[in-house]
Amino acid sequence: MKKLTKKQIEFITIAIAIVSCIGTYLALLPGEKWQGFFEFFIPGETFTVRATNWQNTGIHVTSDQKIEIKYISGRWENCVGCPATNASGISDDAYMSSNPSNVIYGCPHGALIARTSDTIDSINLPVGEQDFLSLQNDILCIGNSFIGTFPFSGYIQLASNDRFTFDNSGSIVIRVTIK
Ligand SMILES: [Ca+2]
Repeated sequence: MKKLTKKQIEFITIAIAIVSCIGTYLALLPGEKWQGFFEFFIPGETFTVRATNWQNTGIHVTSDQKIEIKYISGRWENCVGCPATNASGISDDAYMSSNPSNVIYGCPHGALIARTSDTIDSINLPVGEQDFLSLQNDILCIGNSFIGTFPFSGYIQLASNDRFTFDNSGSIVIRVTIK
């Protein structure tokens, strides 16, 4: 292989430095504009979660596996006229975490929530009364960022923290990574 000249090495070094600086700058930009660009390089799987149902990610986890779920982009609304939010939901007092239409309390209304399911087939299950009554302790409040374990092994399902989904709209994109 032909040996590079000093000038060529200098040029390559400067080019790498410039690309690194631009990359760092874009990665540190607030908001969601550039995050999608970097998704390609980040491990894990991305999913679009609608505000209307439990959606199965198809990712199976055991209760001893550490999982990261991170909001990437998008907005959803949990009623007609409700503010559009990201996965953190509505922190406003009028929609506080004890909102009676929440699937789980202590978690902002409209926040991203998660649970595990025994079967991969249970896709698009409605978020409903059954969840509210029997699964309070099995559902995790995820919001924009979560790192931790699930109480039970199974397939990860995701939804919005709202039992009355008939008036919901929009979707968000999240990334699930098994650590
Ligand atoms: Ca609703």
